[in-house]
Amino acid sequence: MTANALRDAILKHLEYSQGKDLANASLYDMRMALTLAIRDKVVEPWFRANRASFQAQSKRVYYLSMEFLIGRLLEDAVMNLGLTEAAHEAVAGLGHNFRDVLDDEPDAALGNGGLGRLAACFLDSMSTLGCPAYGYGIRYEHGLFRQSFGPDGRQLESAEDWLRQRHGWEFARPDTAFQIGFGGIVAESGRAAVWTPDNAVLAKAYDTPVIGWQGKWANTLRLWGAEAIDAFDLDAFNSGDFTGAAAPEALARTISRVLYPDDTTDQGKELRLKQEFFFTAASLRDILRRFSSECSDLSQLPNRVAIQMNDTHPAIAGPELVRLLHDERGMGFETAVDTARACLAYTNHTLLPEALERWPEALMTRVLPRHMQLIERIDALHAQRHPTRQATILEGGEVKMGELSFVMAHKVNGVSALHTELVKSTVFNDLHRLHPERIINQTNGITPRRWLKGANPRLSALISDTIGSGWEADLERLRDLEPAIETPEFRDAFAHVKSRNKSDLAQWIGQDMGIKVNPEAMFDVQIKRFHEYKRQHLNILEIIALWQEIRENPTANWAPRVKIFGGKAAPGYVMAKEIIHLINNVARVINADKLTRDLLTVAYPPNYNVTMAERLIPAADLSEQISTAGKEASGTGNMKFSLNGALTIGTLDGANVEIRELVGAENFFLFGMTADEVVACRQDPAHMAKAIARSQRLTRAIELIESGTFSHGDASTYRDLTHNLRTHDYFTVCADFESFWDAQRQVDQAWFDRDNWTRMAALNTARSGWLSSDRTIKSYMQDIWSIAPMI
Ligand code: NBG
Repeated sequence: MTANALRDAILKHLEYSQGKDLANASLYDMRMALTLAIRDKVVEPWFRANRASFQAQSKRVYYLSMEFLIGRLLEDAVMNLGLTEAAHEAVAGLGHNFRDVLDDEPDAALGNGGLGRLAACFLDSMSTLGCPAYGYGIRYEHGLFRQSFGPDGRQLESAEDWLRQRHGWEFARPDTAFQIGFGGIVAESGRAAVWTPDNAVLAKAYDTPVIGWQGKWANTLRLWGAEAIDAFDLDAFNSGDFTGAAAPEALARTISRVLYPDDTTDQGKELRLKQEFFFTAASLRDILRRFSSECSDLSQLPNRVAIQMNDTHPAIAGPELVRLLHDERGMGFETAVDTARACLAYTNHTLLPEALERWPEALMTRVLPRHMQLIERIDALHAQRHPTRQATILEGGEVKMGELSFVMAHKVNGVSALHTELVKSTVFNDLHRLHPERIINQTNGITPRRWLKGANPRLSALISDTIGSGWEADLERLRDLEPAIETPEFRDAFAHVKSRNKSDLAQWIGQDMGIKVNPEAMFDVQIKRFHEYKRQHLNILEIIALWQEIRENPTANWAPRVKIFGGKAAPGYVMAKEIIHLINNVARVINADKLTRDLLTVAYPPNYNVTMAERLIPAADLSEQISTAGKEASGTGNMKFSLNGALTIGTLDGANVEIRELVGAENFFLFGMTADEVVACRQDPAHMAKAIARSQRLTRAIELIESGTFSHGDASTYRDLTHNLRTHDYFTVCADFESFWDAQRQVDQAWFDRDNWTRMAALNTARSGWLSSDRTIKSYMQDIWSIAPMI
């Protein structure tokens, strides 16, 4: 499509979709018109893909996920269609700035962090590879909360409203709607049971086409919105009870109103269980409807349907599919269980005990009475088939969703090599003994389209100039950069790209936050959710210690650093919010110190999201991946950084292990205890006290916090935080501190040899090809889904 043709298409949508002429078009109008013009270009390959999979009667993947952290879509779609230049020209020709138009799009934050972003990268890769797939989730009215900082540096949360404006990408499907019931009674009827719920909501489909690289294939992201079945109580309205009249609608909509703002702990809320059942049940209904339109033999289901449960959130899919097959379609119970299992697979994303969902049996019985009965039967059947088993689904009056998912899945996967081994040896140890072939590893990945081509156009251009194009969908080709990296010309060009990206970021930080940062300094970045296991507090303690040493010896040869943080804490996670509070106050004090100003700056822009990540990662020199070993299942931010030529300082945790092997140990700054050592360390109840006693620097840093230096002299402000470090420190911040400090000084030394730093950074890029989510998805297709690509 030429720029002229696109211009005409934009004008047409301005006029007929937005009802505006060019003279009166706002930025929003322009963005909508461009979005709709681009969406038109997606429709044709989308239809083609749907027809192709229908005609081939192919097996399809159904990726069930509570979260899809898709971010903005316009720039990605334009890029995938190869229309970036045409769009730029067309928009400019109509008197608007292309960048401003792209930046007008809200960031769709339908997820919390890694789990949701992984689902979004997988959608991109499935479309790129021509893997017939549907993503199924919830169309939250309010995505993840918006974060700001109060004058005292504390996190403030406000509702996010991405749907206030029309969502230009989606097609509403009012005719694709299912009634989803809750509660009620179960009656016996012959061999099966009849469940009569006592209330129900309507799940209505909204489809967003997901276009792959070069527009060859498009899949569907189908999100369910909840509505009342009887939208409005007219009698109540006529009698003057306006609130009562709208009550059914308000109640029903609650189900798809908000994303739970917590990625690791489970609130045990009834609403959460209802959300999970709501989208899972609607998706299964939809899947069976599609299957039945092509095939009437239910025994064929596993040959046509692969359902991936993204964590335990859709775990109710097991019993619900059994119910649909057994109760509603008359399949024998055991056959139904085995058929369901052959369709289902489960990905575990965390070992944190607080995140392994458990529902009280009483709650399950109240909300889903039939499912509770089926869960009991599934548990009993498993016990009967495996008389030596110890792990049970039901325990202590609770339903353990991890065990349920395991038992109902034919494959269970961890998300990095280390994590998978820990899944085998810890949470699912007994089930692994009974089913040794079930657990497999699928190391996470990231889409190179968004995270390199889109986010880092300068580096992408350099790569294409050096090795030609084609790496976008074959990322291992980046290895071809290695010979060039040994030439000074390439290293200069690479350093120049990084330096320009850093200037852009420095300018943004200056404008947005009023903080002046030195673009020549090392940009040292830690961006991710706030959690004690991710140890942002280890980072800030090291910053405090460094600040002290610089003050004492300001003329020594320090590597100037800009320390950048980004991330949100769950609103109910008090300790994580205290860490945010501390970072903001340390930043306030350090940034005001004239003595250290040129050597150390701390910037923490609020409201970290996908769009901010796209801005920060290409400008990073150092990537902080410093979790307590054994706690970060994989990490995917770590992959984005190394791909974009940042060096990692990190522990042997999650995918760090694989990244280090890929890029070479000499191009990675390793520190800290291993997962086994962490476990051993905790055996000594005085591990933190000893570590503090051993380290003068750490002692001083903690005492400085306790003295009120960062809290206007109030010594009590961070008492809980420091008390926890001194007496509990489950995440072994203190025990790893000295090792972290030493590694940071190695980073300084490496920084002084700038040419070699650039070489190491470029080698990180060249050797990160394996981290593409295309590799991950190919592996899922082969090992779990048994699906061949359609292109
Ligand atoms: C997260 C892990 C990350 C991992 C992503 C994607 C949850 C529950 N888990 O380490 O913490 O990279 O999942 O697998 O969000």
